[in-house]
Amino acid sequence: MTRNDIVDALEEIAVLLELQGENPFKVRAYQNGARAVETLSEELDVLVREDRLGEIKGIGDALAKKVAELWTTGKLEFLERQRAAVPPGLMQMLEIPGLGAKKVRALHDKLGIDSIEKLQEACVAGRVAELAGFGEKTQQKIIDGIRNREAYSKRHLWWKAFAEAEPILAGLRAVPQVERAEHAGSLRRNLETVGDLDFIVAARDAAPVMAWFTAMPGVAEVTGHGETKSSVRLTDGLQADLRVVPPEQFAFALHHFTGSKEHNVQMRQRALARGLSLSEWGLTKTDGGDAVATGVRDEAGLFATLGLRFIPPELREGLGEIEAAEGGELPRLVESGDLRGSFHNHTTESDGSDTLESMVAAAQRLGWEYLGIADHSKASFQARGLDERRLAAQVTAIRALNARGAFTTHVFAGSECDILADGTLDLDASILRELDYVVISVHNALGQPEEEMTARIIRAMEAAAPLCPTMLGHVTGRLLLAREASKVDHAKIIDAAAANGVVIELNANPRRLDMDWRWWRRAAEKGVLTSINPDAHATDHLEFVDAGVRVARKGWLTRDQVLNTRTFADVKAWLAARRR
Ligand code: DGT
Ligand code: CA
Ligand code: CA
Ligand code: ZN
Repeated sequence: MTRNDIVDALEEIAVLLELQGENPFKVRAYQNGARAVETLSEELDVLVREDRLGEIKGIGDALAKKVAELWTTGKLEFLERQRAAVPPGLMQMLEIPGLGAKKVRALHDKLGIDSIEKLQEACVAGRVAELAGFGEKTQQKIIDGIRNREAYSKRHLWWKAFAEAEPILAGLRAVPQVERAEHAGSLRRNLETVGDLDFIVAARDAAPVMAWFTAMPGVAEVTGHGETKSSVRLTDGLQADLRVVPPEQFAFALHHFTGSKEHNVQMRQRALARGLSLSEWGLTKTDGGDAVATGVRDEAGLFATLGLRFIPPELREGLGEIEAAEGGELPRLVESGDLRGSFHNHTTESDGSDTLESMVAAAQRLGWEYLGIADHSKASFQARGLDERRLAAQVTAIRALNARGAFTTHVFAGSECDILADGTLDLDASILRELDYVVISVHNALGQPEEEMTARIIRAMEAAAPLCPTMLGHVTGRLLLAREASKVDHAKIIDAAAANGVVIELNANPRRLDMDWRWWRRAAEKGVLTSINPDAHATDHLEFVDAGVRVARKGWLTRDQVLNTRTFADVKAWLAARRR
């Protein structure tokens, strides 16, 4: 049981009660309780042991009892009872955008719908549109939502997949017969989502490797068990393929199964032009079929045989990397160790779960020279956004913290200021001019047509001094596998960023990874800088920057193109110049 598990449980209770049409005050009590637990400043363990939970604002006695039961036993009878009272299909229906508990309940009560399948049928038959409070538009949105959900369920976030793959890779390497083991496929290419995991192992004797893989912890089902290839489905739905090859084939197999398909096709054509045939088994002469390059032990050797520099896996998308490798023009990609801080971070002042001090302490542990605090602005009321007065107080607190010298990490005072629907900014110039920097982001009216959204963002980027936005946050607002990106004209936004000297953030939250990697080469060509920002809402989110660095690499970015690789002194001067 972690604190987050408790928060999840309380939120689930609130939803379950709402689905049963419970009194809104009771529902609200659980929602508030979840928030209260999420933002506790004391250890939950201590509060439970000393029986002081009920004293916390937002947690009444009844709730305190339930939290204590959960914390100590890992279970809650009350929650089990609520779960049993609600058809499981209703909870799944809630995952469709636009469907809240109230609507789901109406669908259930009026049309007897208790599953996504039935909902789909009812929409196609037009029965949902006829319900009070629904209409054609909502019905179409539900149809689109169900379609997206199917597509989403086939893929997995890179971050989550990576966390699953690491222990498997370590386990494979620990099998005595294994000489080498790597992951391959889209995971190794740092794609934002992955379909399945791919592992390549070099071993003379494959059987014990296969035996370990198919019996390892977390396997729900073995879907294939062969001499050179096995496949499993893990308990959370992710599938994994393992291929075991003799050590002399390892480099070829690793390269082939890393892909991408497009890259592989181009590599094979390049080999053919040299009278060679490249496959996952090796390199042979196209005439005699004799093996060549038998001494190739790693991918660098394979590339060298074809006259190429080593191409980092994340660049292998068939987008010009082979030409660049031939001409010695591959970029020197930014690395995790290059980062010295970040700019888009939240605290308990808005919707973060850790205080300013905790966030700075965490940044200091990472060795960061600076941390930018950019809490939400007032238009994001659901995130407790700060108005001018609260922001001014936060700026004062930040300046005082720096002056106290308690941390080696310097704190920059910023804001994540909403871009309102018409492209104006949410906060007054009088406060924005007091800040070290301003991140501007879209959080509402995400469904505007492309032209309107693009004009809105560009207008905000063009805001003249003293507003002068420093960087544009999460360009499209996408939530991978959950919410579609807003429609924006990326090319125009990149041009406007270049013209106005605005940084485009690379939002490194693994659910966002926004702007998409496919646009960074163009941005860099236009001279646009980026900042790799975790969008942290808790101390342990700061490490999201690693996901951002991977996307930056996939977008061919070098250290020079990333603002937060610069030293504190350089960044400070850069920000100040921008504010003027
Ligand atoms: P995913 O799993 O959908 O996220 O994407 P990948 O790239 O991991 O694809 P996957 O797992 O089907 O196959 C791994 C790699 O194996 C792929 O990137 C390239 C190679 N590969 C698989 N099938 C083919 C194929 O039909 N032709 C070529 N040239 N390569 C293939
Ligand atoms: Ca794969
Ligand atoms: Ca695969
Ligand atoms: Zn935001």
